Amino acid sequence: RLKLPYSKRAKLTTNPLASKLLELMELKQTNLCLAADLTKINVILELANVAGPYIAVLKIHVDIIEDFNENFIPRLKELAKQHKFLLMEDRKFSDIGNTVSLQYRHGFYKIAEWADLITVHPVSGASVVDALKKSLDNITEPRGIFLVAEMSCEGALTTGDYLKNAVLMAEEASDLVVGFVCQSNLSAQPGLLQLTPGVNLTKSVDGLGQQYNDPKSVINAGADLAVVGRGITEARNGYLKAILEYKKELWNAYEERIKASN
Ligand code: UP6
Repeated sequence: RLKLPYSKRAKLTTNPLASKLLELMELKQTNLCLAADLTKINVILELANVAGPYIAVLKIHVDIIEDFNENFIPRLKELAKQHKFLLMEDRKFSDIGNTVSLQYRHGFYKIAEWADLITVHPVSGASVVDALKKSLDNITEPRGIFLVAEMSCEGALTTGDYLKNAVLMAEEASDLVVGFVCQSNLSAQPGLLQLTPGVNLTKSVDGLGQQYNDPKSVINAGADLAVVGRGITEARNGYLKAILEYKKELWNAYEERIKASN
């Protein structure tokens, strides 16, 4: 997996959205997933507009937004289309199949209607993926799931057998699963993507349990997409400078990874 360029891997996935993602990463030369953990819609939209050309995925936590309204999603989708990035709702679904399906399709946010990608904890077993797949009945756009195999924070319980089984679950799951969230290179399957959060150029911890690595280390540890949140949103010299810096560091590390193995 680590030796192959994204463009080649785009042809080895069984999920159309994973192919689209890998293709746009190659096209835009970016493996940056921006975590816009912000609570006001205008701030998220402005960030998405500035960052749009340089990111592959915009990841949000929709339930932290204080002024969510019906205009937000269409405006975000418009920016995603204009700048060619995908939208991820990092909901980390973790209940039984029936409940996660309801949470995915219904309620205030109707996540399935707009999120290209979601995150799911494998804690409830493979049935959760089947349930989510079944609940996509009349959604016509392609959808994808990242299974949270291993967490970035100190003391996380995602270790040992849990971690191994989470990876197996991703490898054996339906093509709705496009990859996993983890910290290290756990699968050789070229069609699956490794999404790694906990990336920061200046900090190693956040004081609340989060642990950071630098861009080069996470790419060498197998990341295909690196999640950067506060390293960008709280950047001292403005976020555009930080976006460009993280994008460059991550892409260079990826190019070196490919070169080193050929
Ligand atoms: N995230 C992690 N670690 C995980 C899984 N997800 O940090 O194991 C998510 C967080 C946050 C982002 O929910 O949105 O990635 C990291 O943000 P940060 O760069 O500001 O720490």
